[in-house]
Amino acid sequence: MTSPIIIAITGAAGHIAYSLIPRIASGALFGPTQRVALRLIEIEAGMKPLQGVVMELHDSAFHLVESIEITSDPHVGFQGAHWAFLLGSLPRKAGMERKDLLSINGKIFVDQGRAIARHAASDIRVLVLGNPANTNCLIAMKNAPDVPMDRWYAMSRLDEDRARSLLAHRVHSHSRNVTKMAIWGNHSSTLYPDFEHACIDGKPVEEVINDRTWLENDFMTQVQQRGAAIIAARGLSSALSAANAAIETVRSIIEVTAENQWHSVSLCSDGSYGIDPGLISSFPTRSDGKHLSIVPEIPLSAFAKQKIKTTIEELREEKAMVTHLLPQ
Ligand code: NAX
Repeated sequence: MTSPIIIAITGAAGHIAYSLIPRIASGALFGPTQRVALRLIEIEAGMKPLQGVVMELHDSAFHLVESIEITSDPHVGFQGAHWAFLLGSLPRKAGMERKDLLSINGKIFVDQGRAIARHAASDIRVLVLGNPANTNCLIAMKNAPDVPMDRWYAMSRLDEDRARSLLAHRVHSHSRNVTKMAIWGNHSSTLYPDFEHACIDGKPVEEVINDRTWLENDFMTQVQQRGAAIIAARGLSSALSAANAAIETVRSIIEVTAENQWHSVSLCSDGSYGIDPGLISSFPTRSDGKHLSIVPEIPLSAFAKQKIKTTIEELREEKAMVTHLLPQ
C-alpha cells in the first residue's frame, strides 16, 4: 500500500459532503487499495454536526481511512493536502440568483486560497463546488499565486451528466452511451450544453434526435434549470448527484480519457476559443492521466458561438464584481 492521500473537504457537515465523504472513504475516487487521510473543515457553527458525521465514519470502519481530523481553521485543514474539495459556502436557495451569492461567498475563497498556498502539498489540486463555483475558484486561485493555475478546477460535470441523462432518456438509450457532451462557460443558467458535438451510440445527437427545436429549447433549458428544479422538488440543492459528479470530475482528471470521449471541467482559460485568458470556464477536456487539456479545434457553429458569448459575458460580469478580491 502507498502512503495515504490527504484530502481536505470544506463544508464537511453539509449535504454534498454527506454523500461525498463515504464514497471517497470506500475507494470510489482513488481505488480499492489507496488509503486516504481526511481533513474535514467547517465553520464553528458546523462543528457539532461534523462531530456526528465523524462518529458515523468511525462506525463505518472504512478500511481505507487512515485518519480523520476536523477543524474550523483552514490553516490546519489544508496542511499537506493533495486534493481539496471546496464545498463550504452558502447554498443557493429558492429564488436566489447566483450573483446574490458572490458577495457573501467570495471572501471565504480569499482565505481558503491563501491557506492552500501556505500549507497544502506541492502537488495540491483543488476542485471548487461552492457557488458561484467558477468565480469562487478564480478568487481562490488568484489568492494562491504560488499554486500553478492548472491545478484549479470548478465543477461543471454535474451539468454534463444531467445533459447526458436527458439525451439518453429522449431516445430510450442509456447515459453511458452518450459521449462528447461538452458544457461551455459558467456553472449557471447561462451554461451552454453543446449538443452539436455530442453523440448517442456513436452517432451525432442531431442524427438520432431529429428535432433541433427540442434541442435548442426544452433540452437546453432543462439542463440550465435542473438545479432549480431539484431545489423546487427537494427543498434543497442537489447533493447526491453533486457528490457523484465531484468523484467523476476528479477521475476524469487523473485517469486517461477514453477514446472518442471528453468531459466537462471548468478550468483556467488559456485563451482557447477566444475565451478570456484567466477566466475559469467550462471546456471539453481530455486527460492523459497526468495533464488535463482543453480539446482543441472543435468547429463551433454561429449558434454555439453566440451561446458561449453569453455565458462568458456572465463570467466577465462576475469577475468585475469581485475585482477587489483578486490581487493583481
Ligand atoms: P450545505 O449548506 O448543506 O453545506 C455547506 C456547508 O458549508 C455548511 O455545513 C456550512 O456550515 C459550511 N461552510 C460555510 N462556510 C464555510 C467555510 N468558510 N468553511 C468551511 N465550511 C463552511 O450545502 P451543500 O448542499 O453541501 O452545497 C455546497 C455548495 O455546493 C453550495 O454552494 C451549493 O450551491 C454548491 N453546489 C454546486 C454544484 C456544482 O455543480 N458546482 C451543484 C450542487 C450545489 O448546488
